[in-house]
Amino acid sequence: MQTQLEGQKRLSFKNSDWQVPCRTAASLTPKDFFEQYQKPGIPIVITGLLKVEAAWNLDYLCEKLGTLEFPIRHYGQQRYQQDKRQWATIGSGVAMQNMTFAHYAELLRNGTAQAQDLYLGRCTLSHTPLANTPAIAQAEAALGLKFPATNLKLWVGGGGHTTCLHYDPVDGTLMQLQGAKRVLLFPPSQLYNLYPFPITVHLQHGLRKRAVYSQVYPDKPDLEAFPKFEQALDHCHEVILQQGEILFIPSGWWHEVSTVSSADEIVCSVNRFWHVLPIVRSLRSWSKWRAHMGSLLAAPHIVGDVMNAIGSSEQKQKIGQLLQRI
Ligand SMILES: O=C(O)CCC(=O)C(=O)O
Repeated sequence: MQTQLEGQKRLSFKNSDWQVPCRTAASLTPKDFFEQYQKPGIPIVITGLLKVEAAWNLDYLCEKLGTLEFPIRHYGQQRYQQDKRQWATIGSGVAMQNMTFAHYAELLRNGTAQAQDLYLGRCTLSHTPLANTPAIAQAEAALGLKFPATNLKLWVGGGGHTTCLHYDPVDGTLMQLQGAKRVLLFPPSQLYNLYPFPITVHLQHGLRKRAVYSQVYPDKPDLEAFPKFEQALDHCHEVILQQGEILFIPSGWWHEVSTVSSADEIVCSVNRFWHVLPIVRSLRSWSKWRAHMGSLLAAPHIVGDVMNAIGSSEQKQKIGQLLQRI
């Protein structure tokens, strides 16, 4: 199936004459990567670095992970028709259903996962046969990346899923292993033109809603409600991340990530989050501080959720889902 986005590589919106750089692995030393991208916090696409031995398609993933259980996010069909201000949950806060990978694969094969927008998002690969994939470790080492903030995370879905616009308080490397992803990027300077949920949202919703998410749909913005978004559009960059490519997403950079695939294909990526280096970039980042303040405000809710999980008959499952949310 020809997708609408095929043929478009990296285009910038409106007035910006800057494009997300794209470099081949052969032209990029770890020193270049640090000096030109990691240190100033500039995103980059790196090609020709991620050389996995097998295609990470459904058959391969079932062979490696089939019997293991994962919390699958249930977004539901109607979500993207609603005003985001009406949403009660976001990202890892959405309802999760635990199931084996083989079961999820079946739902992808028969189209149920696409119809109900069931997404395997940000699931740890620790203690799985894919935790130590040499090609991934080699790619990370070739960039000179050190001080991981998390272990390797897996993201699997059908076509048509969108992880809506948000930023992370840490750096991230998104590695595309099967199919393609469309990523919209906005720099940290656009924080308030993107109308993030206020940090006080955590007082009421804990970590189910987050101050690091935008209230705007970038592809169909309500400019009456969010007029300053028009200014942000001047700073929007689109990347189509193809299989085998790595996107470095610096802390504070907003990103909306959509799976691009034909009906019978899945889309699979792994990512890892990294502590922000140099530390001075981290200390100067207001986006990061406000994300942490939001998490602090969520503390009473988190304590309440932990108590409920401990008192529940499904203790193990509930605690697993809580950890997933964090
Ligand atoms: O791939 C996705 O759906 C989201 C990935 C993401 O948000 C990230 O890599 O930071």
